[in-house]
Amino acid sequence: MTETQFTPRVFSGIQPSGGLTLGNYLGAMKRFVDMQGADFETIYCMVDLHAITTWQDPAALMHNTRELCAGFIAAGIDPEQSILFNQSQVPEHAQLGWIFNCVARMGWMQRMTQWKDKAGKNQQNASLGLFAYPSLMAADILIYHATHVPVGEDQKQHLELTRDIAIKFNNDFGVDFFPITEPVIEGAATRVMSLRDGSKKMSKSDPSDMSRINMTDDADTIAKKIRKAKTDPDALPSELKGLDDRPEARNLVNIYAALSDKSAAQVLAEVGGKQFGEFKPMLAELAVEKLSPISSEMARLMGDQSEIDRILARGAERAREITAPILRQTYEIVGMVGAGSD
Ligand code: AQP
Repeated sequence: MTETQFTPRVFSGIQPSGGLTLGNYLGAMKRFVDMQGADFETIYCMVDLHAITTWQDPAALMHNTRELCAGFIAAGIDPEQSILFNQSQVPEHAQLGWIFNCVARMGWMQRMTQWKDKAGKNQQNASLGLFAYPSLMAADILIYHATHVPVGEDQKQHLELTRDIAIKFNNDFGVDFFPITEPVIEGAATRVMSLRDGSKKMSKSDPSDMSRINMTDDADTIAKKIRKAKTDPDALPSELKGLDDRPEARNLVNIYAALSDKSAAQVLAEVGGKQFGEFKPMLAELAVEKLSPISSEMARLMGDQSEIDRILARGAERAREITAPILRQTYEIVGMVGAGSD
């Protein structure tokens, strides 16, 4: 079997399951923007089929999808250069997802920590979709033969499963059809933590709004949330080692580093010795400087929702030019349509 050369192609997605957070921005979206350019084709998706694995109010889902699209554009994704769309409008994602449900093993899915965390103690009452989520995510990526997937740290296990599904499919059918995708988990903020609890991920669905910075928060709200963020009484250290066992301090330093495009070590070299009373206003000022232009642009774009709908529809059309032939070839490999028949 000769090794297939795959076009360098980036795919990633964000759930419209609430408003965009600073965690989504630093862990994912900012890096999507960095990867847009000469080296890769870039495809970014609002993964609404994933969002409905937990209950979503229909009007809120529609609003969040449009707002997320506005967020992508405001953050720097060019809808002409990248392909930008919502997942449900490209049916090949769900179609390949079904095939992968028949490739993935129950034991693999049961080991997924996101399933265990989100289903909690009441697994019997969780949706079947939530259980199958990682298999659909593998389809999202592999229906484009994507080679690189930028994500936050929390998605690492799902990307390993994507590789396992690609390997098993290729082995089962004796082909070299799906690429073994590379996760791209980089930067100072691959795991932004809650502002109220340094052991919990910052999340859209956290019941406490004070735990996160929303990309739609105004300057006063951002400053207030940072001022009230949980910290410890010690001054900041000058070296990384001094952040050991100080999760809240580490989190604020990482956020500062990611917003200023520096490493955490560089930031500590500058701010080591300062108390939080001095550092928090510096962080608030930086956060407002970086996030306010994005939130104002999001609000402006949301003023013309028909333009957002047009961008999403055009993105879905362009996406299907890639997904339709790959699904067709998958069906041929599996034996569902004859090779070369119409
Ligand atoms: N706190 C975070 N730090 C760094 N990266 C993060 N991501 C999410 N939270 C953080 C990254 O953002 C991308 C999109 O995530 P998602 O919306 O698909 O789902 P999620 O990871 O489940 O995000 P949330 O905010 O926690 O959503 P809910 O509350 O609905 O479950 C991914 O690349 C993710 O790694």
